[in-house]
Amino acid sequence: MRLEAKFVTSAFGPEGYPHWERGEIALAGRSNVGKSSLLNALAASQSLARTSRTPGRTRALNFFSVGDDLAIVDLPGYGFAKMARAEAARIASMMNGYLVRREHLAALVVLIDARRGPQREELDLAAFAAERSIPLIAVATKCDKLRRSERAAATARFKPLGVEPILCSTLDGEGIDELRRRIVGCARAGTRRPALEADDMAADPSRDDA
Ligand SMILES: Nc1nc2c(ncn2[C@@H]2O[C@H](COP(=O)(O)OP(=O)(O)OP(=O)(O)O)[C@@H](O)[C@H]2O)c(=O)[nH]1
Ligand SMILES: [Mg+2]
Repeated sequence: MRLEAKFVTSAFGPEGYPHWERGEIALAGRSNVGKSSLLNALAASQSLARTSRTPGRTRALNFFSVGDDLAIVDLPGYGFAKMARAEAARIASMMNGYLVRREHLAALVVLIDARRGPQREELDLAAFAAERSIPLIAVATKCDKLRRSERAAATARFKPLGVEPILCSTLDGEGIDELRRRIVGCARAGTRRPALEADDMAADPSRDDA
């Protein structure tokens, strides 16, 4: 199975989001964790999304259509220490604004470096997804960098997140088929949820999904 993905548009805020009924799968994670590379791997394309050795490559929300009723959104990465404070704040509000407003979010994929495990930001994202009943998929990235003997410990680091990670590598293709299946499954099951105000996420995500 291949995901037939096409770049559609970049957005810096809600006015730029596409108007469509597609279920969207958002890829979120720290800068340089491998979001754009993972999208390319899912689509079996080298060049669909721009990747870079330098953190902070993706600075907008990039929307990709997949087949007839699915879309993937490549989010800009957070937590890049060298980014100017104002730019980092702009990116955080762009990502949070998207997550709270988007009604047809079918799943949130949180990417976490396998060697690092979840930190505060990822635990916050997981709590937010749980509050909103957004299906959460955790991906441990760059697993090709783990020695065989390190894999169990890497998986154990993900415990606090509350979901088992899919161990992935875009270099050797590990986990990509499984992730693709999970994404398609979430998209099929997708439900709409009403938008929140943008700052509800950082503050106290209210349960309006009951
Ligand atoms: N070893 C290894 N390197 C990877 C893997 N996936 C991505 N990388 C490398 O990690 C770096 C960052 O990848 P990107 O896909 O651009 O990361 P990103 O999360 O989109 O980064 P931002 O757009 O800055 O948020 C690049 O040098 C990639 O080649 C992987 O599975 N294994
Ligand atoms: Mg990127």
